[in-house]
Amino acid sequence: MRTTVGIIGAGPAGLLLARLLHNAGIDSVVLESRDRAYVEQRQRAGILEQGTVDVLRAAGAGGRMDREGLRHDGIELRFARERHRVDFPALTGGSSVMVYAQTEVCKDLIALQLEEGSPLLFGAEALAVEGAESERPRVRFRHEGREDVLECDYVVGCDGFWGVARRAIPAEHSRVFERTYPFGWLGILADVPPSHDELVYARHDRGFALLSMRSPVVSRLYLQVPEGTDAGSWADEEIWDELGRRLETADGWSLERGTITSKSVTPMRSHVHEPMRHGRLFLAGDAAHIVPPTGAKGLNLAVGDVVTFARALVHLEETGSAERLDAYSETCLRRVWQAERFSYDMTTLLHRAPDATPFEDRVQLARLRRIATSRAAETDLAEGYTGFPLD
Ligand code: FAS
Ligand code: PHB
Repeated sequence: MRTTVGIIGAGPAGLLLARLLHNAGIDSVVLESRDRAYVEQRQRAGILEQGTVDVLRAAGAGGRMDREGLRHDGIELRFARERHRVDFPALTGGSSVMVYAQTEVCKDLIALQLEEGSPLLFGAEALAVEGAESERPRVRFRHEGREDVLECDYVVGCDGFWGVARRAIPAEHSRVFERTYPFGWLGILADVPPSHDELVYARHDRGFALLSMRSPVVSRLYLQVPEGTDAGSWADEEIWDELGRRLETADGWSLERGTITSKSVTPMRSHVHEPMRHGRLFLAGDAAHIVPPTGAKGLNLAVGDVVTFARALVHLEETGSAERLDAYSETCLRRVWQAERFSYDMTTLLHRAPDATPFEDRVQLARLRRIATSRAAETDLAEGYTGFPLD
């Protein structure tokens, strides 16, 4: 097989890249190791930044998002039973976010691609990337029990944290920056209308809690739990009891309970691989960087990477200049480190480390009170949450 851009992985990064290249008249082939049903039901992100919303609309993939997505103009912070709303448009000059799940973004992009786009092979596992330093990089892959080779001008690894693409960059050219956290998130989906009309981020002495949603009738909630926790070890009633404790307020707000339809535990880590390019191999999304989900940045960062790559390749096609491709890693890493910083700040602001001291508890509360009383601090959070502009 032969194509211009070989894309490994049909998560939001790979699917959106194929769409952007299709719209620019550039060939690509997407190799995805799992089947369509798995990719479309894998619960991950729920929040889209303003920039991501604009990109999906411009790519012709925003129709259902605009019909079914929920535009949110703020979030609520809770601490010491107090409530503080952060008003995004007022603090950022008009930006907001969209509640529209990653599963739905992937469904929309897959439907468009299968209808009118370039080849998308499910059940096609990339085994290795070869010749990244040559003019003709190749992806060796297995599909329907047969090994094959995809010859390309460029390979983009959109294969997530556990993918193969990153491994093709020799260790002597790689730098890894990592921080793991001594806790994870127990996440549930529940068939109950959300008990608040915006997301609620709660800092509590018993740990963090997040109230989010998927629709007006489906809630998505998270609890900070010790790392390595088995989701099955928490009974449903126990989860609701603990959520109720951590989200409690002084004004008698109450949490509606409902049938829990799924529960899973997500480990928390911050991870960046530099550089994000090696020869004709480019990394995008979780293949290059991971952020803890507290800042709702992962999917949005992946979108930023593939927009930067697509624009750079179009620039080369139109002008013959590879300057933007050559600046790909540097351009993306500027945005990546800002998102890493924001996600780290939100995580250390709202989670309680198992060995936290009373002094650290007080500092966390002081940081939260600073956000609640200082327009400058509040604006910094609002700008970080609604997203950094795409270059
Ligand atoms: P993905 O991991 O989504 O996709 C990679 C794809 O590559 C997968 O389909 C995989 O099957 C495939 N693949 C892997 N190896 C392969 C191989 N060898 N051959 C072929 N295919 C291969 N981000 C936000 O922005 N907002 C949020 O609210 C948010 N919430 C989150 C909540 C949770 C619980 C988690 C875990 C993450 C959350 N994230 C959030 C982050 C998340 O959305 C990721 O950043 C996002 O999935 C990254 O997308 P991709 O880079 O496309 O990687
Ligand atoms: C989600 O809805 O899954 C979600 C929302 C906000 C986050 C993380 C996850 O920060």
